[in-house]
Amino acid sequence: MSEKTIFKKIIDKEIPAKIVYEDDLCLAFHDVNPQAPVHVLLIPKKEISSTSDIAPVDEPLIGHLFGVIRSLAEQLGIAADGYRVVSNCGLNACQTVPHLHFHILGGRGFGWPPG
Ligand code: DGP
Repeated sequence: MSEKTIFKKIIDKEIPAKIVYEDDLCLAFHDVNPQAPVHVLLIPKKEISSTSDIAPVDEPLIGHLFGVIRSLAEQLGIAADGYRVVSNCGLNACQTVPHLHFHILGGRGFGWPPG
């Protein structure tokens, strides 16, 4: 069996994280290396490696995650001014943890195009 990812260990409460939201399907916690005043990661509890591995059966889950993102943006106080949601997929996008995750970034302005 392959080794658990760091995010699976957070889901299983084997390592600590600053959790801001949890339900049966997902978990949100502060990024350990924040790139903005607010930087939270939202992950499904289901082990999906990346956006490329989302199956049709996962579509209701992904919809749920975006509902949680909307609520979290309000809860974190970044909805009014705007925020960015990012999911890095694969090598070119610098994905480092092979468990699907959405970065929710806010509290400052962001440039476009991204680096
Ligand atoms: P990505 O490059 O998109 O795969 O981003 C992975 C993010 O995960 C990165 O911003 C740092 C964060 N991260 C890595 N390990 C940990 C950890 O142990 N705890 C927390 N809270 N965040 C982590």
